[in-house]
Formats: sequence, C-alpha cells, structure tokens
Amino acid sequence: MTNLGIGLIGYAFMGAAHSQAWRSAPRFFDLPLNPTMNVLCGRNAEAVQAAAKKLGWSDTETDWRKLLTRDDVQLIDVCTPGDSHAEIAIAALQAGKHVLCEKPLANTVAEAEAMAAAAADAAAKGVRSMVGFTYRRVPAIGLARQLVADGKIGTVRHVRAQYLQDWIADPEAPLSWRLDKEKAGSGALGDIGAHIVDLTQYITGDRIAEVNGLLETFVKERPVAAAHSGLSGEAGTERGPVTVDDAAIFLARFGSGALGVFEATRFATGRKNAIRIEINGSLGSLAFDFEDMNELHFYDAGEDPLTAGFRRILATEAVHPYVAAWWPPGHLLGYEHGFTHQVVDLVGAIAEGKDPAPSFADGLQVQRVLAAVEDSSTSRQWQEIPE
Ligand code: SOE
Repeated sequence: MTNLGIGLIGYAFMGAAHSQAWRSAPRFFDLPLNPTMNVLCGRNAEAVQAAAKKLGWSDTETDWRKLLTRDDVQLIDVCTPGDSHAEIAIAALQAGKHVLCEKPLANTVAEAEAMAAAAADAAAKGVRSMVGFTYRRVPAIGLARQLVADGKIGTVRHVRAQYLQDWIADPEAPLSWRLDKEKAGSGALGDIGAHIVDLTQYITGDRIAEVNGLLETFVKERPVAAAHSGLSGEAGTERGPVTVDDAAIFLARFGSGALGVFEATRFATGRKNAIRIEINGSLGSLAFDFEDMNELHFYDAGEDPLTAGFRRILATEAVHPYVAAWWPPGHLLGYEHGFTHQVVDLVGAIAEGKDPAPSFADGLQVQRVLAAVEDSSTSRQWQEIPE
C-alpha cells in the first residue's frame, strides 16, 4: 500500500490529539493509504524530541520550512496557534503538500481568504486541504445531520447552540496564548464559538445569513503564566492584559429563515466541555450534549401523545457513522475518536482524488460569521454574512 508521510507541527494539546489519530486510524479502519508518522516539528529541539518519542513520531525538525522540502512528507498537519496558520498552510499547499489545519482556519477574514484561494489553486493540481472541525465526526452528530437530511424533524425553525467551558472562570487563572488576540485572533468566539457555528450549519445543511452579537471580557488582567500547557498553567508574579473576549453570545438568522441563539463562554462554572445543541423542526426535535457525546435525543411530533417524548438514541450501533470500526454496541467512544475519524475521512478523500470537507472555503465562511459577530458587538447592529 502507498505510504502517506505525515509532518505534524505542534505537540501540545492539539498535537497530542492529532498524533493519537494518526496512530490509531490505520489500526482500526481499512485505509486506502498508509499514513506514516514521519516527522514532528517544534521550535525547541529537546522538547520536540521528547514529544516525538512519547507520541510515536520517527523524526523531528525545529523549522517547519524544512518539512516542505522533505520527500518523506506528503501531508502537513498544522496544530499551531492561529497566527501562523495562514503562512504555514499557504506555503505547504504551494509546495504541493496536502494540509490539515486546526480550527479556526485563521485569525482574520483576510488570512482565511488567502488560504481558501491557495487551497483552490492547489486542488486544481490534486493537492487537498481540510480544516479541523473535529466534532463533526462524533457519531451522534453525524446521525443528527442524517436525520435532518432525511426530513425526520421537518422544516427547521429553531437552532439553539451553546459551547460552555469554565477553565478561566477563576480570575487568577494565568494568561495563555488563547487569551492573546495576536496569537489567537479572538477568545471564546473563535476557539469554541467556531465549533458551534460549524456544527449547526453541518447538522442543518444551512448557512447563517445574519447575526447580532455581544462580546464581553469579564477579567481584563491576569497573571502572566510561568508555565502553560493545554488549558492549565502556573501563575507567575507579573500581570498582563487579556486581549480577547471571555464570552460571546449572538442571535442568528439562517438562510432558510430558521432562528438561532448561540452562546460560547469560558465562564460557565461547572461546565467543562458542554456543547449543547437543540434543533426544533416542524415534525420533531433533536438534542445533543457533548458531555454525553454518545447520545442523541430525538422527539417525533407525529407519535401518539400518550407515549410521545424525547427518545435517547445511543449512537453506538454499527449503523451509526464510524461506529462499525470500533466496539460492540454500548461500548462508548470519547473525545479522541473524532480526531481519528477526521484523519480517516481526509485520507479517504486524498486517495479518491476528492476535496475533503470541511474545506478551507468552509473555514472561510465560518470566519466571516465570527467577524460579523465581532463587528456587530462593536456597531450594535445586525450584520449580514457576505456570500
Ligand atoms: C480549548 O477551549 C479547546 O481545546 C478548543 O481549542 C478545542 O477546539 C475544543 O475542542 C476543546 O477546547
């Protein structure tokens, strides 16, 4: 079988999640190409070597540009903060490397436009790209999309979506790159709001047409981190400004006329990674919460009122998306499986010579929604999303 050499940039939280995906995808799924974990890239030689050993990579580089010149790398996986996505992804595509890029696609609409243009040029030469909205690959989410497409809930009227975390609710939680506008572009809006924008559009097959939003930064100054990894850090003695939003809420109208209410916050004490989506249609409803990610709740308005009610579907049957490759019914999947499924879909698309989804163009459209929410929060006006 033909090898697909992978070069991964970044080895913190997302780098580790992507590494496990590359490790496990070929062991559980029959892939048409064999992804080989050839090179892990990070700026600190000692740290990247230690990470490569732990995560299963054969070799390391300290300059991402070197990856673009290596013949044993056919795909670049970008797990860096948002400020370097555009530069790396565009250079990689121009060097003829397929690209998987973490979300949100970029820090600004202008960067995302340049990335989508580079992706379109590369696609014409058979070079593929995908943005990592990994929650699309949760089986219960795939099932929700299928039920909407099959007309099981009829015409969608309401979309209610929340992404709730609390990892910086403590005002003394230290600064990290995720709280720095230069590095991250925005705060809760781009980091987690981007997911619920993508998920609701994916499930409904519809697009957000206009928004009216409000951003807030509750804690404007925090300790500078002495050390930081993933979502936790050790506070140092200095203090520095928080330059992004702590929370973002917005109203939306979808192209079909459905109404949306969105909330993304890192201040929902007690909620760790709750992605709650409820969709009400003319014939029924669907409800999902990532904290119970194997379940989808379905209400069929056509049932006998005597016994009608929300039904809990345990999305662990072989007939549910991706599940057949894993465990018997009821043997639950977790956070990391979405990353594995993402890799499976990407490798499949590359082998078939098809453009994978979500594309950079899809990532650009989400970026436009995020920018419109931000603009609306400043202007206090509704903002339309340009086509
Ligand atoms: C931090 O809020 C974070 O790791 C996000 O960056 C991820 O996209 C999300 O999956 C989990 O939370």
